[in-house]
Amino acid sequence: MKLVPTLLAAAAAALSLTAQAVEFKSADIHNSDDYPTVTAVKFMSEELKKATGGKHSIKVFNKGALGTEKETIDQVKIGALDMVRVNISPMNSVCAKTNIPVLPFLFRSVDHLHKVLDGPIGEEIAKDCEAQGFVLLAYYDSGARSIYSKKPIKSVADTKGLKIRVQQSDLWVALTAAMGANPTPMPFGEVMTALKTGIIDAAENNYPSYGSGSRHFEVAKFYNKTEHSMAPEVLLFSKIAWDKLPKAEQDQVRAAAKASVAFNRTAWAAYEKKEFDMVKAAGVEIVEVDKKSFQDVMGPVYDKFANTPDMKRLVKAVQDTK
Ligand code: BDP
Repeated sequence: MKLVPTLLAAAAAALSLTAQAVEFKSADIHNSDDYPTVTAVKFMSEELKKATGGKHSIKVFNKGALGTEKETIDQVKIGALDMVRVNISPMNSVCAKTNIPVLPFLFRSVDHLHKVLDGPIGEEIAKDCEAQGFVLLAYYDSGARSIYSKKPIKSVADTKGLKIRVQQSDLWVALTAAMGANPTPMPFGEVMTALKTGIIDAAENNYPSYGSGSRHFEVAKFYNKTEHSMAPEVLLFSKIAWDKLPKAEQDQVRAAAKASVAFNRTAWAAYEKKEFDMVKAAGVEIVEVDKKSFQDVMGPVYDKFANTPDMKRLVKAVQDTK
């Protein structure tokens, strides 16, 4: 008989959880309010509001207000923060399969990247992250990353001994070490000062993050088109927060995230072009590089990171995706 009130109390507690309206908090390091990762999550919030009759929404804290990417990933892991949008690279040490889309010169085109991430490989990477406490809701566009520097880089010989900032990931360290450079991992927010003080000679990123996202182009005036990686962005939801939502609401969150992917892709294409035009007009020299010289030295990176039968299978599956 004592069981009944206990069960009733448990049911009531569960109900009150689901009945609660939530404004999920989502972090992003980008300073520009119109950066396509920021606007995509805001768009997702509107979609979620519509789907839930105004019950749930998302508040985006960009400009690194809640911490660096690594710090906010840790907060999401313990459930102190609901969501974060980060590049996939700082997740490399958390779930091994996230290394795959960072691998150098892996994707043939943006279309190829989309096909891979929208299909079973994208799902497999997401499952790997879910096992570590992260529900991977979306892959957003980030274009191709190239090296920017204070002197032009024409071939891999010019990167020898170059102090180059990389994201906080062992794969990034190996990738730039393979070029003969001196990798210096640090959070994005520290790059400007490091460039100015000479702690680093160079960094690497897409046009928007080099352009108005950071204004690094004012200090490093050569953008050398190595296009060595297409590491995408990811939107992560805390598994702890996720498990508090009833299935129907999880589905609504997923659908809103999916809609934000389409929004992001359109916004990204326009933004990337605008930022390319902006840095060119500002006097940046876009250097055509001997790309093959970079491709030729990447063997050790694949040996080190595509090092298990599972990872080898995934690399092959990406290459075979038509
Ligand atoms: C940008 C990503 C951002 C990363 C940054 C970086 O959008 O998430 O923090 O690169 O290089 O392209 O750290």
